[in-house]
Amino acid sequence: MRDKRITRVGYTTAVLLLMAVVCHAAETVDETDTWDDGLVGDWDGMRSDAVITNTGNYLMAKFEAQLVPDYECCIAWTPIDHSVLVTRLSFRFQADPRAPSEMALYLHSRHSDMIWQKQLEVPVPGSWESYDVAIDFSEGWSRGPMTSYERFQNDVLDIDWVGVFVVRSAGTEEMNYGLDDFRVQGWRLTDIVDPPDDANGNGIPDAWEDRHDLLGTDPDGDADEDGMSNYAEWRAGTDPTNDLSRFIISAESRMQEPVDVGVAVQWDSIRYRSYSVWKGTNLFDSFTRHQQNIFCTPPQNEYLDTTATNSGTYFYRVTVED
Ligand SMILES: [Ca+2]
Ligand SMILES: [Ca+2]
Ligand SMILES: [Ca+2]
Ligand SMILES: [Ca+2]
Repeated sequence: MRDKRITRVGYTTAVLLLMAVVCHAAETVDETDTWDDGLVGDWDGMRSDAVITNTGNYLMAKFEAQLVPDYECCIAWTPIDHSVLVTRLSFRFQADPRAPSEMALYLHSRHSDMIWQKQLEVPVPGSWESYDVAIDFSEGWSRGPMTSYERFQNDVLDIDWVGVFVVRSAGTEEMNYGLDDFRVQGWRLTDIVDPPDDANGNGIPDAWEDRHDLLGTDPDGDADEDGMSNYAEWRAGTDPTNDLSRFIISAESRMQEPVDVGVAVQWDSIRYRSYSVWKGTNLFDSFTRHQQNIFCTPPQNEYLDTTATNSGTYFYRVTVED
């Protein structure tokens, strides 16, 4: 487990902090994957239509021949150690027999749980092309509409994986994309400490606020006016900027003919949450907790109330537990 992180003191001081961290770094990092040992190492394919293998000389993402000229994707990725501050990535890439239709370098930030991408020029088919990209905002790194210098500075302090994203050419023949000499340069940090998850003290993790462009939001506010507060949307895992995304439960009586087995209560769930189901016989009297410690099974949970087998009317509430 990693228990240390770089202190973040807010956007305006991020650059100064970065400099300070570099000054106190104990050693440089300069590691290259050559794949000359026949092993894939800690590289893997993510959201991948390709098979990742080692040819004995380089890493290959192989897309099988297909019947229709469809586009397919692969992110060949590798984890980055938490103590490493990455400053530069370089590699060689070959496409055979055709150039990919799109290629990019990806960085994933543990801080915001977001991906930054740097679009790359696709190589001339057949030849090994060299790429060398600084982890520097001026290189054109993008987080879509949420791109900003300040976000970049904060996010790159805590990169947990990097990857090469490729979209295969839309031909029907087999496509092979090779990666070699993937070099990570940076600093291994020694004096890193836990950052506050909630530096602005509003009770909501800042990374979640950042992801939804609501940094420093009023927890009692309702940014999308859907009736759920921003705090409640964080608790439930719904989107605080989309009024169609709300915490909604549904219930239906469940039959296994001819037996009435109860009422199934369903709701959208997210990771790391547990839930309680409350039950009442009308909407006006208090509900009693019927079941607790229901662990999440994302994206949806279902709880079967096997005591609701008679013809009564029941009302249910579901709450997110602390
Ligand atoms: Ca090699
Ligand atoms: Ca906060
Ligand atoms: Ca809302
Ligand atoms: Ca919402």
